[in-house]
Amino acid sequence: MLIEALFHETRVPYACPENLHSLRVRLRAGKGEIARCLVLHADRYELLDSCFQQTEAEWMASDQRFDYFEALLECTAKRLQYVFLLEGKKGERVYFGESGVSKERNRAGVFQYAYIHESALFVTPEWARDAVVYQIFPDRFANGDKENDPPRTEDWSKDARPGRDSFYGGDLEGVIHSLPYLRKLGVNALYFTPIFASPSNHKYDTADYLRIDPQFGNLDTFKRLIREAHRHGMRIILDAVFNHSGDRFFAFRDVLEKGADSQYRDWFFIEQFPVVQTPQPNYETFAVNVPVMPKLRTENREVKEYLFQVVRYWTEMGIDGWRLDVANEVDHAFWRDFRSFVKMLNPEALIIGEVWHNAVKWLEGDQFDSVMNYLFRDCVYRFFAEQTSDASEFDAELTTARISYPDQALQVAWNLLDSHDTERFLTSCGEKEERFRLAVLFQMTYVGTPLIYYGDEIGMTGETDPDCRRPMLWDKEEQNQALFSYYQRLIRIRRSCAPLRRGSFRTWLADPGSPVYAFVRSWQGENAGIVLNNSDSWQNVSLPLDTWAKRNWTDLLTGEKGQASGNRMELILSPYQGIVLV
Ligand code: ARE
Ligand code: CA
Repeated sequence: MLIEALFHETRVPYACPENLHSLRVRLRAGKGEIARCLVLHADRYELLDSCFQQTEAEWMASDQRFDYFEALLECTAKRLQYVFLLEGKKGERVYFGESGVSKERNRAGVFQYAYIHESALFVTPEWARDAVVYQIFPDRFANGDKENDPPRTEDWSKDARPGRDSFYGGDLEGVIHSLPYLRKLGVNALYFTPIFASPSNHKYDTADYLRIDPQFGNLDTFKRLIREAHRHGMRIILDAVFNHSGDRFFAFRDVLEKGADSQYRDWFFIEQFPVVQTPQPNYETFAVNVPVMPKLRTENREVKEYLFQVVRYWTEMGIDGWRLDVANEVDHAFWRDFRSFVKMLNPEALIIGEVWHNAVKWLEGDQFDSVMNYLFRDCVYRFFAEQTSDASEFDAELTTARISYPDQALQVAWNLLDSHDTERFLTSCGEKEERFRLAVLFQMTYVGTPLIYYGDEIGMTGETDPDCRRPMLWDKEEQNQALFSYYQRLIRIRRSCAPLRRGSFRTWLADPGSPVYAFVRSWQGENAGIVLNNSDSWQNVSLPLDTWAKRNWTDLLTGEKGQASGNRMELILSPYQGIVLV
């Protein structure tokens, strides 16, 4: 047994309390090394080996290098000590505990999870598990009020190609008018990129956090939007841009004017006075030298109090959550207090951070509920768009992304194919719609919340920002209606099939060199099996029955029924066909 590969630690994601009396523990081991994994556990105060309970850990997934096992340990006392008992493929048995690996139980020591505190339980909003989120870039979604159009508003047409500074006149009234459309699609939450006053089209350079941008409407329009959206069963999530403000934000204006004498000088990271914006800003900004986005010193108590007052104002107005911009560059203490504050105002509010890399540092239950899942997008991009990974690599990459986070966060992670910051996924697929459709099917059946970027559902294309922000196509002739129906159908399937929303995940088939990927989602004895043929040829697929454990199946997409013979399920899939079996 390769003992160097063994890993466990008593923190997320390796040890996650599920409730006050159970702890989910994971073990990492070398790939293919372990035949059996047991966890021996007891109250920390028990001294006798005979008091230890045994719980079998199950294989949960593999990635490129490792196998992962998982067990749910019951502990009445809330205090735990545990040690892994591993059996290698050659029959050798070792213990693995805090002191190391040994044939003797005592030398291996024990891991200790000293106490499960109520405050350490990771609770995410229940509704988020059933959500399908639709992302709206307000200037480009729908123009419901020509009166508020900015000067130099460009033509809203299918040939529109936005530049960095284009405006198209989209607004909140337009969104209100489009609610029936969104309801028809089947989504139940809307995520808005920023809507507060700012000079740009994207509004990430906030001038006034307490005011709806006049190009989008006013406070009344926004209140009406909340009311109407809620009436249609849709939640509203706003973008919290707290890493930086805009350069027209009152505090920054003051610093520009009064320099070192400004009472707001410590709200930012000023390197030198007087403050200059050109040729290069002499203060920290978002990314590299973006003078219109001075970085906020969120560790400064006054800044924090100011922003929290903003948070209170909008949260109390009735929104359902926040998406946090550049969340990874704002200090952890800020986010911890932010979480307590937001959940105090609205325990059902959802908090989603924007982090493009492994975000586990924010997902221990005390900061975000989850993140925009760009790790998911990376995997999906390589498999369906580029087609540079086979089923086995795809599976391994998904595992790496999945095992990085605790379950609670995974279940509500925003799984996106694309966003306002990336090229459109249909474009990534070389506009090959069948590949795009298969990726959407995967998105709708995988663990986590599907996030649909406006217009994807009707076949919009576009290169990266700003081209991915073209005005929404509303002319029926220009919309891909068949694709819209396909989205509708998939959303309906997801919403009607609990395993797809709540279920655990098991790989079913992921062979090296193969384009066929299959997995099973299980929830309370119910299964959904997803089989995807990511290739332009017909594929004969033979699936083992153990993961599935049923003989009869119905494909939710076509209604076709079938039966397994012997101990395998034999299927034939047409090019780019995907099926959802129940
Ligand atoms: C402009 C240009 C971009 C350029 C950017 C940075 O258009 O081509 O990359 O400046 O100089 C908003 C606007 C953008 C605008 C930007 C600055 O929407 O159009 O872009 O302001 O004026 C990183 C951050 C991530 C950030 C992306 C854009 O980590 O937080 O960059 N995303 C949010 C929003 C954006 C928004 C801002 C932040 C600023 O979603 O819309 O931009 O408020 C890798 C890295 C990521 C990196 C990603 C993309 O994968 O891992 O960290 O994201 O690439 O660059
Ligand atoms: Ca308008």
